[in-house]
Amino acid sequence: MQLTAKASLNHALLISICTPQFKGDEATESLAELARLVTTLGFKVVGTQSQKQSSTQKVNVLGEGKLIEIARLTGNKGEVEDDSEGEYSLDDMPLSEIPSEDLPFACADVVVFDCDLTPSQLRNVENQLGVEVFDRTGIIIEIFSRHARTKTAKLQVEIARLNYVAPRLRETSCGDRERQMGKGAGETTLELNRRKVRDQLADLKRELVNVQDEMQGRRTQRSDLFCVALIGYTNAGKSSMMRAITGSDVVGENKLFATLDTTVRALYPTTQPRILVSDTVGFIKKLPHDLVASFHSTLAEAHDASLLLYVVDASDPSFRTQLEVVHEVLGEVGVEESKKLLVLNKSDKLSIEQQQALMTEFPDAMMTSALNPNDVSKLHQYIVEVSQQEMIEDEIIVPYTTKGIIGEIRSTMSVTKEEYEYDHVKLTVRANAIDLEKLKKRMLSS
Ligand SMILES: Nc1nc2c(ncn2[C@@H]2O[C@H](COP(=O)(O)OP(=O)(O)OP(=O)(O)O)[C@@H](O)[C@H]2O)c(=O)[nH]1
Ligand SMILES: [Mg+2]
Repeated sequence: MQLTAKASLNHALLISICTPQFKGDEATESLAELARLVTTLGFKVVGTQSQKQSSTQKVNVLGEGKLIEIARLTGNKGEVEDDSEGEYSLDDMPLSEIPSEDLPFACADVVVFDCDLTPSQLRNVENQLGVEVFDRTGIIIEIFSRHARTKTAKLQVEIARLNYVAPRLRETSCGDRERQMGKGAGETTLELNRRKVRDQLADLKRELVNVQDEMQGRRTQRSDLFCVALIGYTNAGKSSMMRAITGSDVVGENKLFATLDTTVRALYPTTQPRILVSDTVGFIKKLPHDLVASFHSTLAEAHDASLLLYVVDASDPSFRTQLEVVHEVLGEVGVEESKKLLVLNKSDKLSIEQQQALMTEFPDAMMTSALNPNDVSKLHQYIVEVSQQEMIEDEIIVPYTTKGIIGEIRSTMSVTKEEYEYDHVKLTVRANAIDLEKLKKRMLSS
């Protein structure tokens, strides 16, 4: 299998393997999500198939009969021998979001499994069907590769991609050549390819450490400010909310994993001191382990945040399980639970009754629509209030002879009163205790 999803419109057939551990609604929701992932990649979903299996471990993943059925739907291009008669339906697990069309028979040229396959399973199924086969992780990594914009995201995704591709490289592209060229020469090619990937990975990891050091430096500079992080499942509306509460140009898009980098902006209308808001990468079920690890640093913003806004798409019936995924991934990357607020977003897509039911179910949550300016102001106000709760009031005497301190006070603290005396100004401020302590120490030593 190669990760070479073509730019042209591929026609994808999705396959769900239902096991005793993975079936029913869970399997249907997951398949609908796979359809959105595949569409994000630019493929057209032409049908779905499911099969009950005791596990996903079979050599060809599917049973013999099902494989023949799929081979017919993909034009019998592989090794599967089809001597049966009759036609098969493209959809045996219809997805409401996919418009049904009159498609020509045998029109799928890509097969996507909604589970992870081993490199040898991928190779086997590809050989049997003679079309390109992807598994769920392959699709997610491909999307991440395409959406990465900044240097950090590109490095992180490339590391994950190489880790994913490495074993497939060994078992697919080298296998045939190895046989053709004889053992010695084959081993050399294999070794060479392995070393190339290892070297590439080592280089990328070194580069990533450098970039991350720079990012850590920037975060330390900001550590005096109150920080809010928007976190949640992909497509929940984090970037849209970010744009609304910071007046920024962060793009929200109706595709999965639109955001791969953490973006930081100041809350707008601005406050004194400024409050910073960060938008983070979205989560998804069965997020590949390498990607979780690689987004450790991207999520460092959430780690440092004083307030976490858990944004969910409340109009998505599966948002409760999505929220569990968010908790799980945050647990894995070690984000401490700071103060948090559940934001039930996309309320404009819900009826008043549905909104009321949700508020009864989640009494501490805030119901919002990123499209509604009143809701945006409500969230803005909430953030400001929480930031102020963390502050204490104090008086600072600044002699006129001290230089630079007043500017610093104004940028990091909220000045509520100014009294000008003969040789000093007395400022009443609201600030966090740590900042006040630091400032006083500095003033004493200067
Ligand atoms: N109707 C409605 N649509 C919304 C709302 N908030 C966001 N959207 C839409 O939902 C889609 C996803 O929004 P994004 O803001 O990109 O979502 P995200 O959480 O940043 O997604 P990722 O970056 O993929 O993690 C876009 O098409 C938005 O226009 C809302 O409150 N109501
Ligand atoms: Mg986003």
